[in-house]
Amino acid sequence: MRVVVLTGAGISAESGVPTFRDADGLWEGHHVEDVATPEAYAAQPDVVHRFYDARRAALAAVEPNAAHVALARLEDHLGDDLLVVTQNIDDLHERGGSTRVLHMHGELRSALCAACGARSTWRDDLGHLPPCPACGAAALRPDVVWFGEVPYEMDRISGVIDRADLFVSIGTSGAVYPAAGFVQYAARRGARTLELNLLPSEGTHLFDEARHGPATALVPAWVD
Ligand code: BJW
Ligand code: ZN
Repeated sequence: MRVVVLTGAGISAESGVPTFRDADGLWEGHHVEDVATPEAYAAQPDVVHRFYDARRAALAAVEPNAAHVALARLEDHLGDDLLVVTQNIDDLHERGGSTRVLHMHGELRSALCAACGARSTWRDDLGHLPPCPACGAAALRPDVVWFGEVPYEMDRISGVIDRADLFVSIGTSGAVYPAAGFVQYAARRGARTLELNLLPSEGTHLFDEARHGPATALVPAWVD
């Protein structure tokens, strides 16, 4: 059986990573929609850097939870027939043991050169942003996908959803496209669809089945 799992901030919530749109999901009073845009970065790069610096620092203090670890167990069974497509920029899937993970909204541990497009490892041991290792420009930015930018690997994602028998969405509000549209795409392509989320998402009615509760309970129960 071929399975595509889409994850969002809710899978990392019980590790202590705040979500974007739940009650405590504000950063210094900003909505994510006001920080995670190219326009915000152009106008106030320091504010946007502080947002990602704080989240990178917080990541060092958290651990993967039972939901991340359960998905790694699922990969042990399914191998190449499982792909985790995550909207999260944390590395908790990898630290939980998953290897087949696609970060469609980028990664905190990566830097993107705005001049040449090269991706490199984020260095925060220098006290300042180094120049791009590929082209030398002083143009490194967080390697994340902001509103109005195109998420990574959309062709590969639609290709694996095309062939999937089961599409499972975990811990995402269904508020942000194109990820929010994957369930309808999967259903049209013949996959069964399952939502695992704390509360009904915006698209909960689009799923064949929805189970509601914390990811650390729902995901291991579904996998095992
Ligand atoms: C738990 C839990 C627990 C809590 N257990 N569950 C169509 C219609 C309308 C608008 C658009 C559209 N298409 C495009 C747009 C524009 C825009 C968009 O969607 N806007 C909306 C606001 C309407 N989209 C874009 O601009 C995207 N690009 C694009 O469309 O390009 C064009 C194109 C695409 C494809 C092909 C060709 C062209 C880019 C979107 C980029 C989003 N970027 C961010 C920031 C990334 C970096 C960062 O992390 O800072 O991505 S915004 C933020 O939202 C982040 C997240 O990945 C994303 C989704 O959030 P998520 O993960 O769902 O978190 P929450 O907080 O919303 O929800 C958490 C859920 O967990 C809740 O439901 C809780 O109940 C649950 N939960 N605790 C289980 N313990
Ligand atoms: Zn460069």
